[in-house]
Amino acid sequence: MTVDHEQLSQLLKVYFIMGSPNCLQKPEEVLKEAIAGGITLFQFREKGTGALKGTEKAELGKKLLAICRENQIPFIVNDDIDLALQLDADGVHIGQEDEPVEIVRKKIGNKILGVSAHSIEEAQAAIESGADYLGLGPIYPTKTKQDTRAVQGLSLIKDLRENGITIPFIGIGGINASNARQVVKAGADGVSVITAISHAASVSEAVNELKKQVLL
Ligand code: 3NM
Repeated sequence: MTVDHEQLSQLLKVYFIMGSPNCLQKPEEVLKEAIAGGITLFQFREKGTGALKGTEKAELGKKLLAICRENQIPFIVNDDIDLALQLDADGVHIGQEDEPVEIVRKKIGNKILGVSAHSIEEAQAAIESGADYLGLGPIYPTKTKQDTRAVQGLSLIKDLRENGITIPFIGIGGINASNARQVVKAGADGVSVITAISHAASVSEAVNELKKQVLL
C-alpha cells in the first residue's frame, strides 16, 4: 500500500490501537463498533498481561485484518514484522527498542512504517531511516503501557513542528475526547487511542466524540 503524505495525515486522525488484553468484549466486536464510529486507521497490538501468542495471535490478527479489509480501514501490526508480512498487513509500527528502522523498511518494502519517537533527535533519525509517520508519547499519563518514557505533555509536539518537521505524526498516551483537540491544535495530525475507545460503554460513540474533537 503506497500512501502519500496527505493521505497518511488523514488516516492518522483517529487511530485506534488494541489487542485482546485491552478489550472488555470480543476484540472482533470492539473493532466492528469502532469502525462504525468512524476510526480512520487500526493497529493490532497484542501485548500485556494475557496477550495471545503464536498461532492464536496470528489467528486473531487474521480475523481483525478481514474486518478492516471489509471496511477499507488500513491494518497496521505493532512490532511483529513477521506477522505483518505473513498477513500481508498494510504496515507496521515499531518502537525504539525494536529492529533498526532501515532494516524494517527493507523487510516491508512500501508498506506503511510508523516509529515511536520521544525527542527531536529520535524523530529526525527515524525520518532519515525511512519512517512514514511518527508516534509521540506518552502525551498524558497512561495505565495501558507500563514501560513508557516520562510524560511529554504537548511540548514535544510543538517542538517538532517548530523545528520544521513536516512528516505526519500522532500523539499517544492518555488521550480521550476531552484532551484530543489540544493534541491536534499543538501540531499533531491525529490521535492514537487505546482505552478511551476500547473500554468505552459505547465504543462507537467514543470514536464519534473523538472524531469531532480532532476534525477541527
Ligand atoms: N505507547 P491509552 S503510550 C501503546 O508513549 C502506547 O509510546 C505509548 O494507551 C508511548 O490510550 C501507549 O489507553 C498506551 O493511554 C496508550
